[in-house]
Amino acid sequence: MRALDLCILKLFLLTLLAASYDFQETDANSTETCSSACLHEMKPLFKSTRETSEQLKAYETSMLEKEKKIGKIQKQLNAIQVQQSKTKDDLMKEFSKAQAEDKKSIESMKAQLDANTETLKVILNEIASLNSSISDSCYKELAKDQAINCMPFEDSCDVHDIFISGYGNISVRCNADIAGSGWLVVQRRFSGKVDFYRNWTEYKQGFGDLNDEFFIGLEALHHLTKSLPYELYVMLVDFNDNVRHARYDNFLIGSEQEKYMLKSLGTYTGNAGESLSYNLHDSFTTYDRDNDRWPQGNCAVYYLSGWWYNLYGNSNLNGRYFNERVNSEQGIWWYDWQGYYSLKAVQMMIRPKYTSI
Ligand SMILES: [Ca+2]
Repeated sequence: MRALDLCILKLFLLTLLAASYDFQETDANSTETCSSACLHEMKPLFKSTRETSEQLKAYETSMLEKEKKIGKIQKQLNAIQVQQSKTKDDLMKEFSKAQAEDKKSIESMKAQLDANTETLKVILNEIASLNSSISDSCYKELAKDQAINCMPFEDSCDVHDIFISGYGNISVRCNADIAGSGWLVVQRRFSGKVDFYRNWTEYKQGFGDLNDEFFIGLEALHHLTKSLPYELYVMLVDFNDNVRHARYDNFLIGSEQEKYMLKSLGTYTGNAGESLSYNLHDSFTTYDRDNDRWPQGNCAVYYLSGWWYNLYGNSNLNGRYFNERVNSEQGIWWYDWQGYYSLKAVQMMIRPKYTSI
């Protein structure tokens, strides 16, 4: 623009100069102050000056046109810039709006995801609980199906089928209301309905009624007590309904070859007295199988029973049932409690020593 300004300035000066010469020519012509020689010399100059002036005016006109065009273009440019600015603002607004909607949508999806996660956790917990319940239930049912004693039947006092290794299947009565759960009843007296004066074979195999009085049998007792360490619980009731007990923590009966010897009793606890330990390591005797140490006779015959005897007995839980308290060596008695006085009820039970097995 500075070059353009200089150009315009030059043209302006030339115009003034040309006008001056034009005036002088006119003045010379009109006043005839210029000689002919002068006029001859100046005339081409005057002509050139007029042409230059005309060209200058043409330039001026051209410049004005260009300035108009530039102004028009500038307006268009401004309009475009305004439009661009507006478009940019609109786009930014749209973008912000979309961003806000996206954020809202993402938050909504996240909330839904969180809710689904919580629901999934609840379902997983329910499934885990159900699995645990099912497996626990299945385990218990399986344990009952494969029971080898009364432990799987827990608080039951009913008759259940168990399997004794080396013996086979057998129905037994369980007990859980005297000394805790899981006890297996091996002998019970309380009514006098069952005769306990039996021979060797009957004592070997067992007899009586599981719903009344019974003896489980020496063969089953042997296989049971050799399969696991067992404890023995003896409950005694007199005719005044006093209840006492004797407990031995390692009860073991030998085989038939060992004459069903009372091989182990373990440690005694209780309040009835330790009347059974006298016959520890003694064999079982029935009226038809004299295995006692009394040379002159058969203790089973003498006591009307089948039991573990030495020279004599110190307990007689398989003796004759009396319906009242009598002082008789043939009755049911536990010497360290009431001597030879007969008892109203007795019950012998066994349970694995280690109940977690
Ligand atoms: Ca004898």
